[in-house]
Amino acid sequence: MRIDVITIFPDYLNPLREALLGKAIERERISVGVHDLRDWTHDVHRAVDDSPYGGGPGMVMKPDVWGEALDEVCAPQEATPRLVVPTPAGRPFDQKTAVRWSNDPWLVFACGRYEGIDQRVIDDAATRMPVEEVSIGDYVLVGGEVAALTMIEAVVRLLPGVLGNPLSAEQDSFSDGLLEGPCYTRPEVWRDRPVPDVLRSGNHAAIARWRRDQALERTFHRRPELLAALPEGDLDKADRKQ
Ligand code: 6GU
Repeated sequence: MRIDVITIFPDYLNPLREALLGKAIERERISVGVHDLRDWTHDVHRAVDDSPYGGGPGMVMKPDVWGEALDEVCAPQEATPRLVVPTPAGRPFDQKTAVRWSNDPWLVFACGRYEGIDQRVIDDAATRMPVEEVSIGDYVLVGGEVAALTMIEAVVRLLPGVLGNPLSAEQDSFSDGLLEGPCYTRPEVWRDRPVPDVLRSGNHAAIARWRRDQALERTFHRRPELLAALPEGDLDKADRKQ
């Protein structure tokens, strides 16, 4: 997978080179390009923003600079990129989105700062490529960079050969629509707290049942709206006894 990020703060994306994402780059599972938006300015001040039409606070990112940047970064190759625009005004990014994007050959992230990017940039790009404006949650960040990092990590860990154990991705919270329950490792007793007996019983059916019940209970308390959204038939008879 190819991933490009356009930003006025390229150093913000340095964590991409660390840990799991760094390993994915080394192993050539992904190739990453981080581009400084100001490379596409032509004025001495390298201005990327201007005051909003209609008045109001803040600044808007200029269409001419973004237009040239996207023309160059998204220039037709073997594939067409998906353009992702992180914004608190976007559709919610979730695990389903991550899975869908993980099948794409090429993602381009356009990170805005200030109040946002002139809407014509997005509308124009959408005539040539799929474009998604997405939010990572109901709070406001200063810019799209941290949101882009978040989404890239969620996508890349799903690529074959990136996670050590491919089953970990399948057993994630959300892969079955529920939160994952608690987990334990040695020692058997720690600060007077024993590991639940069932996990040491060797009874795999009982362990699976217990884990399912813990997931249901945790989801019920922390994210009741997820339970309500489960498709009809996802809860079996034993689940309903909970
Ligand atoms: Cl994607 N961008 C910004 N700037 N703030 C956010 C966000 C994105 N998602 C939640 N808040």
